[in-house]
Amino acid sequence: MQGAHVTTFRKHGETPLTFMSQCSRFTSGQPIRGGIPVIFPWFGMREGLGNHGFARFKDWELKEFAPAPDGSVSVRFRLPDCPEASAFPPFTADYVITVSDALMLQLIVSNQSPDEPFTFENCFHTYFEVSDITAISVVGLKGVSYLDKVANFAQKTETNDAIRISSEVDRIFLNTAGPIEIHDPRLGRKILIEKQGSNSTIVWNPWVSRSQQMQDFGNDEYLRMICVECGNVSSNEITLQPGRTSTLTTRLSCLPLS
Ligand code: TA6
Repeated sequence: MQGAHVTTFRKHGETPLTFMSQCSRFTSGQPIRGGIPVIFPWFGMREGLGNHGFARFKDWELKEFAPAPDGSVSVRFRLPDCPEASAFPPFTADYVITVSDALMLQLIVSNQSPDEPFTFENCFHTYFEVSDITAISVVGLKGVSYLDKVANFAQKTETNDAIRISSEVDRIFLNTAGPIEIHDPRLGRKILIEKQGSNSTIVWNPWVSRSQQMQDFGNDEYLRMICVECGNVSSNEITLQPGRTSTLTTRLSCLPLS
């Protein structure tokens, strides 16, 4: 229930799609280091309020459990009222997770205020498992502008067909709605990340020194993970008019790498 957190997703007999740190604390009120943290209602630091919103460590309510005839199963969670939410106009946030041979995630936010707009950021901060960070590539972001967090948020444009990682990477790609792939030749697979209702993609690997600074992350674990995150952040934040609803959807699957 904590954060309505998907801690792992794995197809029978295969390497998990998602990565979970051996050092994650699973402590009440603390974020979980791995799997799929739900980032809402803000992304990044907010003065006096901490990183990445409160949805990721609140206890969500389980509202529905629905097996379907095709063998898939859906669960629906709702973010309960909490003191942190009172700083925003009244809203509801539902999270629907559908498990089949793929994983589908939907974050559905409604502005319940009669007269006030609701502005927020959202993101599925997914940690993916990889064989070796130096051997993989991230495909689908060529030509997209990004804010480079490791260069003080300098605005840059991605020039590579395939992004290779050989140092700390923390990039907020903006105005990009397309799918992304993680190619992993050593595992012989590509992870496909499809999305709807998302204009931002974030790519993060902490590399050596940032890994050492995180108490809930192993010093060498950066070698086996990459975050590729779908959402709406920074200038892509969402403003919902009274009574309106927005849905962030992502579908995660994997295929053999041909
Ligand atoms: O999405 C990338 C990022 O914002 C990085 O800057 C990095 O610090 C990371 O998220 C993890 O944040 P956390 O609050 O979970 O330590």
